[in-house]
Formats: sequence, C-alpha cells, structure tokens
Amino acid sequence: MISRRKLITTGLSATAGATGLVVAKNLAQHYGLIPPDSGGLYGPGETLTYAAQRILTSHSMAREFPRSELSQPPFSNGEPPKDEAYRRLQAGAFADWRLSIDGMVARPSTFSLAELKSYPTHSHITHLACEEGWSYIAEWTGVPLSRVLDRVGVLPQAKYVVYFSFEPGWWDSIDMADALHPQTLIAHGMNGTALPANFGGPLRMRVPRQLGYKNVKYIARLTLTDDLKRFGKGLGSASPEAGYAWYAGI
Ligand SMILES: Nc1nc2c(c(=O)[nH]1)N[C@H]1C(S)=C(S)[C@@H](COP(=O)(O)O)O[C@H]1N2
Ligand SMILES: [Mo]
Repeated sequence: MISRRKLITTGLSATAGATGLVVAKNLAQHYGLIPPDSGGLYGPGETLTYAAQRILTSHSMAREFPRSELSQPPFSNGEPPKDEAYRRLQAGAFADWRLSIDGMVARPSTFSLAELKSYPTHSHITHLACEEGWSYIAEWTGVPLSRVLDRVGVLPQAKYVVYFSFEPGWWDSIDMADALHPQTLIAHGMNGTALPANFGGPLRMRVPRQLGYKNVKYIARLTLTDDLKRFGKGLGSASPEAGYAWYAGI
C-alpha cells in the first residue's frame, strides 16, 4: 500500500510536477471531489486518484466472471466476532439481527434480515482483493444498496453513506456514486448459500469497485451524512486511521 502510494505520489510529482498537483487539487475542489484524507504527505495523491477516477470512471462496472472461475474454496481473511452477543444472534439464525439506517434520510428505519431477504435480489460473480495481495472470486447475492436507500428516502444534501460493523472498530464510508452503483450490495448470500459467518454473515457491504477493506462485514448500521469529519478521526473510515486510503477504487 505504502509503495503503491509512494509510486502514485512520486509518479505524479515527476510527470505533473508540483504545479500539476495544485491544478488537480483545484479541479477536484471545483467538482467537490476532495476525499476526507486529503491532508498530509499523501493527501495530494489521494485527491488526484479519487478525482480522476470519479471524473473518468464513475459509472463503469466491476468486471464479472463466469461461474467456472469461482475460487475453490474462497479464502476468508478472519473469523467472526467471538463475543457473546454475536454468538447468541448466530445461534438464533440471525432472526434478531437488525440493520438500522439514520442520518440524512426522510424515514429512519430498522430492517430485519428476513425483510432484507424478501426484497428483490441482485447477484454478481466478482473479485474481492485485499490490499495485502491475496484475493478470491465469489458469487455475491444481496439487495442493491440503492434500493434500500430508496426506501428510507435519502435527503438531497447527503453525500456519503457511513456503515458500521457489529464488530467494534470496523466502519467505513462511500460516496453516493459508489452507494448508488448497481453492483453495490448489502450482501446476505454467497456462492448460493446464506452468507457464512466467516465472510461477514449475516450482512456485509459488498462494494466491488473498491478494495477488500471497504467491504465491511457484519453490517449493523448505516448513516447518511454530508460531512465525514464528524466520524472517528474525521478521515472517513477506520482504514485511513491505520494508514490506508479512504478511496480504494479499483
Ligand atoms: N467487520 C470486519 N470487516 C472486514 C474485515 C474485518 O476484519 N472485520 N476485514 C476487511 C479486510 S482488510 C478485507 S481484505 C476483507 C476480507 O474479506 P474476506 O474475509 O471475505 O476474505 O474484509 C474486510 N472487512
Ligand atoms: Mo484486507
């Protein structure tokens, strides 16, 4: 990650020069494309990556694969939460799991897993890539996030969806371009079964246009906001607090 960023920053400085970065930053500012982690040493690089991708590719689709390319078996990077509360929910087949949505919405709401599963589903076979270098291809099934957002009525001033895991410390956010992207799912299924606990069951944010860490598992709450500064250290997610980019588009 660091080397990739160094590459971006150095590469950009070399080709565009410091003046180019300033021009890019002004352009980004003009279009409202400043990521929350735009400060600091890598800030100009983050801003340029985000703005360039949004201007050039915001509507493009993540690549989808044929069934023959499903990873056998898919690789899970971690175990489900070990606490009592999660185990109790799991023992009850997550019948008591709730996803609440609040913030800049007309109708703050709480959804059960059964409700979410009753909505029309969308599936895609896509690649999930961890920034650490490994990846797998799986079929994801869920409710498009855009449909759920329609139900709660997003207010026009909302610019980001912030999502929180049941697992403490895991939260992230995406802009409305990613939130409304047709492949972005609140996933409840994987490879034809209910989403296994290892892979984030019962609910996971599946954002195939972004790297693994943006795909937060055990989703329990979403909030709509126009300002990411209000959350955590103000960098838009737990990941930039640990040195990763807020915008992890691929
Ligand atoms: N709640 C939660 N979500 C998470 C993580 C985690 O540890 N806890 N790891 C993230 C990281 S770094 C990656 S790469 C992917 C890994 O997904 P996988 O377990 O399906 O391989 O989940 C992301 N979402
Ligand atoms: Mo990761």
